[in-house]
Amino acid sequence: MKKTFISGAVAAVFVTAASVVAGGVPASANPQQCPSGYVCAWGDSNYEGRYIFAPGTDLSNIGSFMNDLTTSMWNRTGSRICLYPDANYGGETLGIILAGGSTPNLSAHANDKITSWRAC
Ligand SMILES: [Ca+2]
Repeated sequence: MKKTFISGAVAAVFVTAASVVAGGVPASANPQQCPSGYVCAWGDSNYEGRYIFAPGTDLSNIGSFMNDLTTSMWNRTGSRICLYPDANYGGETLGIILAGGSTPNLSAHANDKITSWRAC
């Protein structure tokens, strides 16, 4: 019984890693799963709902799976990042998340508008 549970946990981590390439899966992720060196974004407040985990500080396009849906974020990189409403860091900066910073609920100004981010 216990061994089955552990196998399931490993499989879940694998799906998370693959989701960065494939554009995500419609499942919830415990924020503790956000790896060091990644920026993690969730569709709902308090790190719930759909999510993507993106390696590094820059993501030029969050993709259709998460576009304009992000509500909570955790920046586990060593740089602060700026959030943008358009692909390729276009549009007015919506907000900044400090290195190692997180927010369980983005401001109304940034909520459900993020399409890209990068170190700034
Ligand atoms: Ca949302």
